[in-house]
Formats: sequence, C-alpha cells, structure tokens
Amino acid sequence: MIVGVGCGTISGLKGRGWTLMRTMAAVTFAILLGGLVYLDRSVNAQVPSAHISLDAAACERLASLTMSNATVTSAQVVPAGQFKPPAGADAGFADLPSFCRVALTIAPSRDSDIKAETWLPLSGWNAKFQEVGNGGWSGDIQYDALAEALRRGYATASTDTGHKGGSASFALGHPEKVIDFGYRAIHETALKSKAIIAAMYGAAQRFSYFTGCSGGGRQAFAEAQRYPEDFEGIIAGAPGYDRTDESFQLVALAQAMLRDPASRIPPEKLSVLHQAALDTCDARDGVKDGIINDPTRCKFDPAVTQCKGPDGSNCLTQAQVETAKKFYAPLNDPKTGDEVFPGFEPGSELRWAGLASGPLTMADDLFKYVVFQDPKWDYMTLDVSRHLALARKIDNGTISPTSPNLKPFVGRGGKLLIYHGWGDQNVAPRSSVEYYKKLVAALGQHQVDDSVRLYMAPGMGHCGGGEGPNVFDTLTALEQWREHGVAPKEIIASQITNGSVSRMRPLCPYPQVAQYKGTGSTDQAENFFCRLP
Ligand SMILES: [Ca+2]
Repeated sequence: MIVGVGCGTISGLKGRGWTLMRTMAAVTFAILLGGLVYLDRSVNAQVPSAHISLDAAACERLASLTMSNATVTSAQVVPAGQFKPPAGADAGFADLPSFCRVALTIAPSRDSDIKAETWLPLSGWNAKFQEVGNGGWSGDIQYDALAEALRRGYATASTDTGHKGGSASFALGHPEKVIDFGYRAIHETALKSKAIIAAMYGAAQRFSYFTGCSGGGRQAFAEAQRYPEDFEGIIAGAPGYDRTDESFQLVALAQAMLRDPASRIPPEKLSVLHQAALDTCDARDGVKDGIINDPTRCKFDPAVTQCKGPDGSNCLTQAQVETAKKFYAPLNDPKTGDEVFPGFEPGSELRWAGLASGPLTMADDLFKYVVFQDPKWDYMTLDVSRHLALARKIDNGTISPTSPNLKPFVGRGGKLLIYHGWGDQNVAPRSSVEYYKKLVAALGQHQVDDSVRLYMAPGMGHCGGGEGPNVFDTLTALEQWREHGVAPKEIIASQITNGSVSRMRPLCPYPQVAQYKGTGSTDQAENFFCRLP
C-alpha cells in the first residue's frame, strides 16, 4: 500500500510521461479557466523569463554561502540530461535542462538534521520558486516533483523533513524532530532556498508556491496557517491535515477488518461491493459511466450485498456487511457522539484492499512512536474513547494543521487551491469538504471565494488513479489566479487509457458539480457544465 506518494502538480503522472503531460497541458491550457486561451505550446515561454543565464562558477560559488543554522554541502552544475537519481527513484530525467544542484543541511534545533536540495535553472528561470511536498512520513527528497517544477522553469526545493525513510521511528525520544517533520523543515527549506535564489540570481523570486499531495497537502495547510508569508500560492492535494483524528479512523477500520477473521472482507469481494454501489448510484447523476459524480447524494446500504443463502464469491456475509458499514460511516467518539473523522465514499471500494491487511503505516506509526512511544504497541488496543483526548493533546497542532484561520495568508493575497478524489481510499475526502466549510464559517463566503478553491474529483483515488478522470493541471490555474487575477473556474481533467486520453470532464469548484448537458459524447468536457447541486 502506497501511503501518500509525493504527488506533483499534475495529478496522476508523478514524473513519468512528460511527453504525454505536455500534450495534455496543451489541451488543458486551451480550455482551462473559463475560456482563457493559450496558443503557445511551450510551457516556459508563457511566463516572462528573467533573462538570466548563469555559468557553472555562479553555481559553485554557492558552496561558500553562509546562512544561519544551515550549511551548503554541495553546489554543482548538472548538465542537461545528466541527472542521476538515487536508486529507487523513477527513471525519466533525461529531458531535464542543465541546472545548479544545491544540497544543504539545516539545523534549526540542536537535534535537527534536515536535508534539502534546491535546484536552480541555469537559463530560462521563470523568476519563480516552487517548493514541493512529501507524502506519508516523508523522509526522502522528492526528485520526481523537483524535476517537474524544473521543467516548468521554476527554481525548486524539496526536503527530507529531517529524517530518513517512511517510518516514524525517528520520533522516539526526539520531540524536535517531530516538529521538523510537522512543519519546520518545509518552512526552513523555503527560507534557505530563497536566500540561495537571491545569491544565485542576484534577484528575488517574483512568486513562491508550494505544491503537495497527501502528506504534502498536510504540509500545505501547515504553511498556509503558520507561515503566511512563505508562499503566495499553495496547492494542497488530498490533504491529510487532520492527521491524528484520521489515524484513529484508519486504525479503527483495521480493527474492524481483522479483530475477527469472519469480519475481514476478502479483497476479491470488494468488486461485489463496488458494483452494488454503482448499481445504486452511478446513473443518478444522469450518466451511467461507472463514476458516482456526487457520492454525498448516494444513499448506499451495503446490506444489499448480503448472501441470501450460504457464503459465496458474489455476496458478503453478515459480518462482512457490518465491516463495510464501518468503512462508509464516520468514526464517532462513543463518549460524546461527536464525529472524529468522516468515512470513505461509495465508489472507492476497489482500493480498500490495503486496509484489509492491517493498519497503514502512517496511522500505526503515529501511535507507536509519537503518542505511546512504544515500538511494541499493538493497534488492537487503541480505543477512541480512552485515547482520543490524549493523542490530540500530544499533537496540539504539531502534525495536524486544522486551524481555519487563514486571515494572515489570504490578507496578503495568498491563494489556496485544494483538490481531493471522491474515490480516495487513504484520506477520507469529506475531510476536505469539512475544512472548506470551516473556512467559510471563519472567513465568510466572500473571502473564501476570493482566495480558496476546492475541487472534488469524482472517481479519483488518493492523489491520482481510480475510475474517474484524474490527470489535471492545478499549477497553471494557480499561476493565472495569483499572477493575473484570473480566478479558476472549471479545471479540465483527463482519463488516460493505454497512453491516450479516453475521457475528459470538468472538475468544478466546490460546491458545484459537473452536469451532463444531455447531448453529445459523455467523454468530452464541453458536454458538461458546472452547477450547484
Ligand atoms: Ca455516473
């Protein structure tokens, strides 16, 4: 189970298939943002270049740059097409232009050991900075996302958030490292990268952006809430921002699956549930296409899948139906009746298999290493009514940026673009809707309309994948909004099948949903419009 991949700004591609992405981008640019038309296929040519061209010496001089609490450990030019990623990273860097690769170590506390890389184009810099986020427990430089930003002309940066690898074992006895992971590493990397940009180019960036998905969406929220001056625009995909409460829900589902062998839904039966959900709700949005457009309006009772006779491969036992009900239902605190975290949506079932074999590392490790500080802790012992208050107290906002106070961020013109797949199997998508509603309550609808957009993607999984169109370009929408005042309306998403576009649909700004006009191909975006439900 992949938990929180480092998702880029073009959802679903993650570094591979850049040729495809450029084709997609050209199509998307032409119809994005309510008819704003670009004719230029070259991404870099759309933004005014700083016309700065530098040589290797300018890069190598950065090795002697002095900064507080930080050391540049190397600064070297990587010639075009020569970048060699560490083992395990995706291939697909051969098209990178030449750039200055700066590695640094940042230590804002005595126990900090934050590694970061800042990449700076040698020519064609778009005069902007983009920091990219991490997923799950982070712990690695995100080379794919760095490459994606560099291709668009950005100076860009990524951090390992202060530890190595995808486990939270680093947290044992290291509260400062938990803070680095929670929010400080991203912030420090932004500060240091801006200093490096100034030293390299002799000019500050015109705009700074942050982009991330999953854990990166959580980092995005932390930035918007804690450091409103770091970025002028922020993209938060599938934000796992309510990390502690979400972990209770994920562990509760693992308990429901595995406490009793009879309760476990075998992965091969998930398609039975999925088909039953489609049978109930797919056609209700006007198009029978295997996608539930607005799952909040889908009243699906998994009891319809219950075996009439003995257990069989095409039905669920009563115990399995009870488990399924827990997946769809919110997790509530039995003491207060309050919702702790929302459930998953009808339509997401095919991706539940990762939850059928134990708790996700992102949830299990939180309790093991941060809350109970006991590597032998057994997830079956977690009890919402006994442990929720304790876990929330320990978190206290360090890793769960739940505050709706974005006034300082939006007050200086900051724009926040959130997206989330309705078919997400890791971070329940209603959590994003709930945050949006909290923002409206805190800031008022007018201010939210001015500064925040939420796009829910029907049938999309966690940061990509799924049955619905899941490839789209949020960064262009953000650039147009922040730099040119063109507020995003619909964003066109594509479904890619066997390497080519098989379906395009508009993603609508929440609370609007896409509605079929009633004529024309249901695979073409122009035959849909956004409307309030
Ligand atoms: Ca449908």
